[in-house]
Amino acid sequence: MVPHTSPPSRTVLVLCVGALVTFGCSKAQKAPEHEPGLLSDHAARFVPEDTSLDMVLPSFALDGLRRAMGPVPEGWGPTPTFTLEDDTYFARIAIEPGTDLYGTGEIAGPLLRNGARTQAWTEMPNPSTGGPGGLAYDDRHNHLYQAHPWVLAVRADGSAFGVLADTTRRTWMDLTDGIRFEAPAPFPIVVIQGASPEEVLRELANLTGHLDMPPRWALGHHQSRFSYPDAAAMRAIASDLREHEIPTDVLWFDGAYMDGYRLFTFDDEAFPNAPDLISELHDMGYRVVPIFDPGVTIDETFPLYQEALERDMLLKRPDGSIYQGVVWGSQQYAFPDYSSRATREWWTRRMGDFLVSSGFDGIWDDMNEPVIYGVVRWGLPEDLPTRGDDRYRAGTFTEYNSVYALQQLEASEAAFREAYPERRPFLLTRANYIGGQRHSATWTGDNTHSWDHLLWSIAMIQNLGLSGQPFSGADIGGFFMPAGMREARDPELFVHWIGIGAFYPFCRNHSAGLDDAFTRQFGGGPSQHAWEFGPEIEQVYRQAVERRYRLLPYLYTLMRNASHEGALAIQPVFFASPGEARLRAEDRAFLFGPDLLIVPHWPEGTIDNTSPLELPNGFDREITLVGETPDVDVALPRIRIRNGAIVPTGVVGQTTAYDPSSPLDLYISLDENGAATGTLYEDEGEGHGYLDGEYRLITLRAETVDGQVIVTLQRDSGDLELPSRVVRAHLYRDGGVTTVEGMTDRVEIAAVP
Ligand code: MIG
Repeated sequence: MVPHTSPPSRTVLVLCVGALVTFGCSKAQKAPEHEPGLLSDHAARFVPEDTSLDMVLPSFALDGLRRAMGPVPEGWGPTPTFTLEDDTYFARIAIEPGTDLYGTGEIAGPLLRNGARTQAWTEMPNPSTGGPGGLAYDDRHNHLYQAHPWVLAVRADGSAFGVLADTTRRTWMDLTDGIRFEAPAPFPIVVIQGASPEEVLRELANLTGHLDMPPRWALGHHQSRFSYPDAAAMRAIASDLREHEIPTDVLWFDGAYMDGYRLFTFDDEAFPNAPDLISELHDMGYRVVPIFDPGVTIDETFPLYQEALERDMLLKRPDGSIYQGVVWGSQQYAFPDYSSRATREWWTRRMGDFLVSSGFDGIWDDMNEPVIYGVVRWGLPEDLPTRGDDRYRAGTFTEYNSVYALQQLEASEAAFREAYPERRPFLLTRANYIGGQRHSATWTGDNTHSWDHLLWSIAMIQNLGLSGQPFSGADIGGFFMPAGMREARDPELFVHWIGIGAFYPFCRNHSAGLDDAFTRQFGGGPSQHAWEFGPEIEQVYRQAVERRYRLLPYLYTLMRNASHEGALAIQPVFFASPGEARLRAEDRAFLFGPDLLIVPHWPEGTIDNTSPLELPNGFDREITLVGETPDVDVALPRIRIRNGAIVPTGVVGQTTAYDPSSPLDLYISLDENGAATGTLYEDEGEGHGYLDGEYRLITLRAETVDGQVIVTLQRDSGDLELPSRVVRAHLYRDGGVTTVEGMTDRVEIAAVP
């Protein structure tokens, strides 16, 4: 079935000792970074023969130096063929008929990527990157803000392998005939294989790094706007959300808070005493996250610029002059050279100081592809020299462009950890590189208020997850307004968007306003707060968000699995049955974790709905969570529970603050044996104690004994005891739902006739 050999590690060691002499020394000498061979039971590195990789940078994708353990056994699995044609380096991997391709990072369009030709290269979408013009991207853009040179292949039988082109160079991923990578310099290939896509993702996380467990508040509903212009507007939105009882944990400060878009400053007129405002918002139960751009305003009187200049931290042109580009308005900016450790340490210190002095709770690193507003070029010139450091040698921007954000994020995460050593970092970034989940969550940038974008958001989040990044979201409601439709949002689209967006791992309502010349030019639009659309829409929006808060214990458990094993919160429906060909291209519905099937309603004429919707079998019962009526309020997707699953849920509050002694509600659907199982992970929701055992991992079980259903909760690991609490079992049967209350670790449901 699975053409997959995983020799026990002892064999590998023996092989390794025997082979060490020849392996690595035969052919060209390879730096340990690029040594071909097995990296683990599931992964192998291949390098082109007869090509020196001496000048190739060590891997940025892999988390640290990964030495080969021994040669790749004959017949191990998919093997690339390397060729060189006209200065382009190719690696090809053939696929068997019936193999479906996914991953390739962030790209708009369908989930299934067979036939696509896209690039791994970070550059803000713009008229030169394949789209229709303007800044709004669509499915014609061959790359967006992030670079994941990675393809996940799922064979007809559901077994899987993934292929990583381990290079930062501009890499084409051509899926028109098998898998083909093309880059302007030689590169190693890492192949990962497994019995299922999940197994490949687990190994991808082992090799490229794990997402840190986010603070619980980061999983709440976020409210943002480009921009709430001043302190009064921030206070207004803060109280409106509470007044209208839209559960919300986080408010975002976009560019307006800064003094003329200068890093680490406040506009003292619009935001006087900003730290007081921030602590006021804290008192209302909000966390507050501000935006940062990498560009440093060129102004001899700006201390940050002076310092960066004096310490030689800024990117220069080959002639030695400071590189300058326009970012905001007509202002010129210079760009830190994050390839140098000294620059990263400087950034860490300055950003860390700002966090401490302001009281901000997170970091939003925007515009870090990086971007300058140009006419033809929107990225920095590829010949800019980069300094490098003890690990990554000096080079040019053509090698460092796609990891500019990654290195900035490394420094930003360090800033967070220095500012708040006792807290879990929360960062959001627009640009990133494969492996970047080890520093930051992401979102899909400047999308558009359109049904296409709502549909694509599902596949984009899934393909990011299938490329190793499980923590992402899309701007709920759409950032830009489509041309010709600037004046009014479509309420139906808006409310469908939160219906679906409530299931994004990162759930933020964000959009561009008309108040700024830039967005006016490119498509800003009216605001989009639920209550602006009348009481009916407001109520549906509220229920959509309440569903998320109700599901928080389950979502938190999903994110723990994401952090441990690269598991996805939003999964393609084919994950339920990976060997079933009919499910492989379906992206109009999705799984929320393994146990809930989310089926949105797509109104007539909104998307191409001509093919029949393909849903996995075995999700026989529909549940409701907060008294919602998806029959009537069709913007709320239907939620179906897997037969044999137990889904833990909690009490809905206005924030994600969690009291483990409050009632736990278990949604249960029995399988044909009258049994069901589930998992619940709980910890403090903040801080690092969970790394030292301060958590509990609970197995939930339901069994039918003499017609009686017994539900038990058992702590399997972690030092935290089961709290004493009311546990309610909601048992869904074909005839309806039975709710029975128990305590702490047991609920007994008497036989139902
Ligand atoms: O377009 O900071 O994608 O979310 O609101 C200008 C302003 C720069 C781009 C981000 C968007 C953000 C906006 N930024």
